[in-house]
Amino acid sequence: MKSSVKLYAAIGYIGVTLSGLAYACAPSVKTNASGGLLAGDAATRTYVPPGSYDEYYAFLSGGFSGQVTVYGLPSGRLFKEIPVFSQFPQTGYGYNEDTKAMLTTTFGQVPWDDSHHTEMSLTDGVPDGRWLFINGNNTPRIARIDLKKFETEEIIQIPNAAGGHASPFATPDTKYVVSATRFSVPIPQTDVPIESYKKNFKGTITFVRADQPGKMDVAFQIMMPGYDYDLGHAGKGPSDGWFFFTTYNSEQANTKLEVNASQADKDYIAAINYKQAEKCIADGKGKKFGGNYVHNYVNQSTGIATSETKTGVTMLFPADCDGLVYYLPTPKSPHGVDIDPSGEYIVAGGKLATVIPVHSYTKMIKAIADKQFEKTVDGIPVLRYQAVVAGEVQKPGLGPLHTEFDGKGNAYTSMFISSEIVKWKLGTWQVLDRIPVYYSVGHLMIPGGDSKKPWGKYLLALDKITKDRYLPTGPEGSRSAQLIDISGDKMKMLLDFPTMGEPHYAQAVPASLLQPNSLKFQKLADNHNPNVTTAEAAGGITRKGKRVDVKMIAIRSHFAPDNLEGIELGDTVYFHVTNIEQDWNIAHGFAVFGANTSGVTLPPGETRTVRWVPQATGIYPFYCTDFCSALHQEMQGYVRVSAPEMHVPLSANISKVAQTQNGRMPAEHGEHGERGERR
Ligand code: K7E
Ligand code: CUA
Repeated sequence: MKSSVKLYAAIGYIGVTLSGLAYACAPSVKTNASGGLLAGDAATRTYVPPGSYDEYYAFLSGGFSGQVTVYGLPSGRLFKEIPVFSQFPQTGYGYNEDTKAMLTTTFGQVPWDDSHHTEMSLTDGVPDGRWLFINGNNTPRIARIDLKKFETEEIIQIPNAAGGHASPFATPDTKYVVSATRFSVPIPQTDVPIESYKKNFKGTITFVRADQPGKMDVAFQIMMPGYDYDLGHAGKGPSDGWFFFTTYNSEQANTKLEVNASQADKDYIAAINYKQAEKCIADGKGKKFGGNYVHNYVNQSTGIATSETKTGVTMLFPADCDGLVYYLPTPKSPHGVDIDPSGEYIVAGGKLATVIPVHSYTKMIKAIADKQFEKTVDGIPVLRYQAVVAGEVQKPGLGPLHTEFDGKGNAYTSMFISSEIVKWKLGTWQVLDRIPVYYSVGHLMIPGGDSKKPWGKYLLALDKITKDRYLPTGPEGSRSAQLIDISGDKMKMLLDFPTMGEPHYAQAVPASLLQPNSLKFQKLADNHNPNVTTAEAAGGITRKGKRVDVKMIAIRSHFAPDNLEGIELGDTVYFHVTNIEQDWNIAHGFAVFGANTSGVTLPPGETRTVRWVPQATGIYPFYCTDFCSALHQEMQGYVRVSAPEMHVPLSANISKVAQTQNGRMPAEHGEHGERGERR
C-alpha cells in the first residue's frame, strides 16, 4: 500500500468535488432507497489513485463479442480484452499464421462465437488463478485461457451438441468442465421433420477433461431427453461428485417456446452423479458413439497453434447406468442453478416463478434412498418436490435468474424483471435487503461467490440494458456493470461502468492470486518457434518455388532486414517477425501495405507470422504499428514486388542493417538498452 495519508487527503478532496458535481450537474441521479450513499462516499470506495492497483481482477464474458474482458475492481478500469472465439485485429489473433488454427472447427474456420460464462479453475473448490475457462455458445466449444499470459491457449469443440450454454462449469478439482446442449437436436444429426421433435430430438451433457494443459478432451457424454439444458454447477463439499443442470422446455415444444415451453408448472434440475458415471464407464457400460470434433492448442514452446480432428466419444445412456441421473422438479422454467459454499443448498432461478426454490442435497440423497419418486421420464426417476425442497424464498421480486453467495450465510439473487438484487438468508429464506439496478440484471458476481470461499466484499451486477445511465451513443448503447458494496448489512451502490459486448457471467479473484505470476516477457532462449530469429544477423530471405519466407527481427527502432527484393508476383510471402526485446511490455507491431489480413502485435520475445500474397508489382512499405520509442516512426522498411520475367535476385539487406546499427544513437535505447546481438 502506498502513502496512505496523502492518499486519504486526496480521496477526501475528490470525494467532496465529486459529490458537489453530482448535485450540481446530475439532478436525475438515482438514489438507492435502502442503502442511500452519498456520491462522495462511493467515490472514496472505488477511487484507485493513479499508480495504485485494484484489489481484484475481474473477468467478464464478452457475450456476442466472443471474447473476455479484464477489469480492475473496485475501479471498473478496463485492462485488457482477451480474444477467444473471435478474430481480433488489434493483435492479429485469428488472422496470423500462429493463431488462425485456434478458430478451426468441424465447420471450418469459425471466426466468431457468443461466449457466456467465465469459470476460474479451482483447487479444492476455491479459485486458484491458474486458468479461466469460457464457453462458445453457438458452435459449442470450451476455451482455456492461461492466466500467466492472459492469452487463450486451448479450445475444444463439443461434438453431438447444439448450443453449448450450460458451460464451462468446473468440478471442485477442475478435473472436468462441462457443456450441456441448450438446443436439443437429432443426435447423431440427421434430416427429420422438425415436428418429430419428441421422437427424434435429444440433449447431451458432456464432461471434458480439463486439468491437463494441452490435453483437453471429451471424457464422456450422457444422452439426455430432448429438453433445453440451460445452466449448471458442480456440487462441493458433501455434494462433491454431483453436477446439477437446469432444464426448461420439458414440454418438448419445437415452436413458439415462449408460450409452449412455459406450460408446465415445473421443469427439472437434472442431478448427475458423475462419480457414478466414471464407475459405469469403468465397468464397460459406456457405448462407443460417433461424432467429430476439433481440438486446438497453442504449443507453449513454439507459440504456434495446431488443430487436431478427433472422432468418436464414449456415450452413457442413463438406462445403462443405475443412479446416474435424477430429476428435481423445479418451478418454473428455471435458469440458473447455484450451489451454496457449504455444498448443501441447490438454488434455482425460476424465471417465471414467484419464489426462489432451494433444494437440499441431504434431502435429495435421502429421497433417492427412500425411492421418493413421483414418476420416471425416459428411465430417469423424478424425485418428489416436497421430498427434496429445503425452502422457498417468498416474494423475492420478479424474474429470479442467478444467485451468488458471500460466505457469511447470505445469498444474493438477480431479478431480471424487477431489476434488482435481493439479499436473503440461507436456512431461514428470509429476504434481508434489496437494491435496484439499472436495468434488467442478468448474472451477478461476487468474487469467488460460486465457490467454497467467497471474498464477500463486492457484488457486480451485470445489466442487460443501460438506457439513460450514460451519454447516448446512437440507437445501440453499451451494456453495463454496477459495483455494489456488500460488506455491511445494507447493500450500497458504488459504481457504474460500461462493458464490452454483453457480459453474461464474470469471475473475480484477489489481485494477489494473479499479479505475482503474470509473465513479463518470453525468454528468447525459450522461444522454440521454428522461424524464430534471435539476432539481427540471423534474419534473411529464402525461396521454395512460389513460397518466400522472410525471417526478421524487431527491436527499438528497426526491423532487420528492412529492404527485401526478388519477390515475384504470384508468390506467397511469409513474414516471420521476432521481437527480440527482453523487457516487460516493450511490444512492436508489424503491418505491410495492401495485405488482406490484420497487423500483428509482437510481445517481447515472441515470433509471429503474417502471410501476404501481393496483388501487383511495385514497392510496398511495412512498419511498426506499436509506438515503441522516440524513433518509432522510423521503424519501417520496403518490399519490392517484381514481375517474374525481371529475374530480380532474392535479397535482404542483412549487412547494411548491421552497419546502421553500429552508427545508431545510444539514447534510443535508454535504460533498456538490450541489444539483439546476444545469442
Ligand atoms: Cu445470460 Cu448464464 Cu447465458 Cu443468465 S445466461 S443472464
Ligand atoms: Cu517498434 Cu514501434
